[in-house]
Amino acid sequence: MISLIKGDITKIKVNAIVNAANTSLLGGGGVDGAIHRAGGAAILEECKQIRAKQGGCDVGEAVITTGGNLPAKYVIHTVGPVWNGGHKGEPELLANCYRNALRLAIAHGVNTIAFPNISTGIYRFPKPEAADIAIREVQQFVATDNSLDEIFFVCFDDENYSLYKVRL
Ligand code: AR6
Repeated sequence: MISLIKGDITKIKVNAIVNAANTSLLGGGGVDGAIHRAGGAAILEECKQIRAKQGGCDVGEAVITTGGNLPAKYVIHTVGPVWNGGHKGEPELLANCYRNALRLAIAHGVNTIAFPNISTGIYRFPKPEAADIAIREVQQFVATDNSLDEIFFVCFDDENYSLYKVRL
């Protein structure tokens, strides 16, 4: 089941929340900052270990840590593309974020997951196009894999919430 929530993803009680991180995995602003603040130092520690092993995370890829002090057991960190006009592979890279986060979730036995609106803040991906991609990827995934009980889109801003509401 796919559901829509308006609010702060750090408050959602699910097995895994997804973070809109950057390639360094060392935190930042936006939802990334909120997750690291609420989750505490354990998340950053694990991100540093992943960095030491594989040198960060590429755009469109995803890595997993525990949720630290969050209600969620795991945080799946994915790196969305920076919008640069749309002809630099941005749509496909954003689709990869959703796909790879979902695959990683399944591999860890996650059955409830919450997504923020990846790339639509600091990375400036146009919100309507990003919503189309996010919903398409999640719907395609659940059509072939039924291991997830619940997938939430958590919209923080009114604009994204309205865009998802008319699409879902
Ligand atoms: N809960 C849910 N969604 C949120 C929250 C929250 N607490 N806070 C913001 N959003 P952004 P990006 C929404 O900028 O565009 C960071 O510095 C926000 O309204 O967080 O992928 C990273 O380290 C927007 O719709 O992520 C990267 O450097 C959405 O989250 C860079 O920003 C994504 O906005 C990533 O940029």
